Amino acid sequence: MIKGSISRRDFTQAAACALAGPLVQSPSRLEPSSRPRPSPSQLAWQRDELALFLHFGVNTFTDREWGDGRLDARQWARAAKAAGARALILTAKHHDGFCLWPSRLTQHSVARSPWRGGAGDVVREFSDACKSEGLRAGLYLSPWDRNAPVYGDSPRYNDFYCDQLTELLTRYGPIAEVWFDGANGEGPNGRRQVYDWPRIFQLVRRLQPRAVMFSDAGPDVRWCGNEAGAAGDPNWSTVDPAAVPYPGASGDGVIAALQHGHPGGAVWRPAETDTSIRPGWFYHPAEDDRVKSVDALTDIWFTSVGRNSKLLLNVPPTREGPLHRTDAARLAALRERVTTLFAQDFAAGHQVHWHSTGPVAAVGEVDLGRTVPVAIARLEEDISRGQCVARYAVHGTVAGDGNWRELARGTTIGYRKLDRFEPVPVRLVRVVVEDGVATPRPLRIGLFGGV
Ligand code: FUL
Repeated sequence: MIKGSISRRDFTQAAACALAGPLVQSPSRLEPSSRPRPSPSQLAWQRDELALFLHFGVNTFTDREWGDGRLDARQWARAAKAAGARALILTAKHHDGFCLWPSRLTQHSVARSPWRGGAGDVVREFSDACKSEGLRAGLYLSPWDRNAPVYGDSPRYNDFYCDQLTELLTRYGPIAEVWFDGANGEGPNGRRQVYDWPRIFQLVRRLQPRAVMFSDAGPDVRWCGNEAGAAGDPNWSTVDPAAVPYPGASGDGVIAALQHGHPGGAVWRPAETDTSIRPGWFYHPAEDDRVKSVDALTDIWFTSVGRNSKLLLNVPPTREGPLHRTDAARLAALRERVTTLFAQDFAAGHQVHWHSTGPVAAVGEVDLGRTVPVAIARLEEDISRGQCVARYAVHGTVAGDGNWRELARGTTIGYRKLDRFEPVPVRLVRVVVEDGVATPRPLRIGLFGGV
């Protein structure tokens, strides 16, 4: 058993790690790291934990004229808030090319629809609603455009696309995330469009320097490699940028790189987990009884936020405008489940004693003061200083025999790692960092009963 006492110096250094709760830290283990770290925008992105994706557009209305003007973007934003989401991302243009804002660059937009007499602007209502509800707004602008006649004429389409981006990034105030889909279908007569990604990325940086850009290839946030709601395990936020050179790149190792990142990767590019609450991305009445259950959504929470990722959960607005009541109810129930699961932290207020056991190994031990049934371990690194842990185990002393038993074992931790196991009555808990890519710093440890 490893114990220590807090000296002023130890305490100050541990506190400097910005981790909640008092920690005892061996000073020699706190050298600054030269490993990649998140930018302030990437850090803010990750701390959102949950964002909602709104796939809304022509597909929503197939077989039907544009509705009667009852669109209520505030309902989207309120439902997102009730779900605990901190950001929303709207499909300003999907693959069909239809613009939800009155773009000067095409007639294929709301301006030519009967909605609000052609004077409507969904992106404006969306961004205003986000502002009113204190949510961060993000926009999806599909590069693949099955309507634009210039698609496939690469230089002309790149101009058109950059001009559309410019409209979106200059008219609606701060945009927190720009979402680039990797889909790259054929243009008219089988023409292939070559996107000018360096130019596109540069434009976003110039117009919205605080936005994060999402795509398979980042540059700020990468796709997690599937749409099933599961980030990789391990999941490094660092990657080798050469492994996925541009959005939509395919080939050996691309999916593995997206899922797992690379421990020695030169850039910080955390994974976003996008998945839909329904089978499709857009609203289809036939899927009204196929909305994911609260159990399924909770599992997704554990495999996304609980695996060092951020969850981007798609909840498609209906033809009438609002989110469907079933979806809104599921969101609220997910929020309640997560809040309940993490309401009582048995480790809160108990000192964690950290001790270095090697150049990239350490042990932290906490006495919970009484025997409690633990079923979830929550481990967190201070990622503002990079990501370090490559392998760890959680042990507890079991009531009755007092023997140490392994409760959980894992690979990476990063922003947050959640492990669930059968409830075990324990009093002492030890977190053993067995391997890492740099000197381990104290982890934040949470322990919960799981009901
Ligand atoms: C994919 C698209 O093809 C889907 O329609 C959806 O927008 C999803 C988020 O990305 O690449």
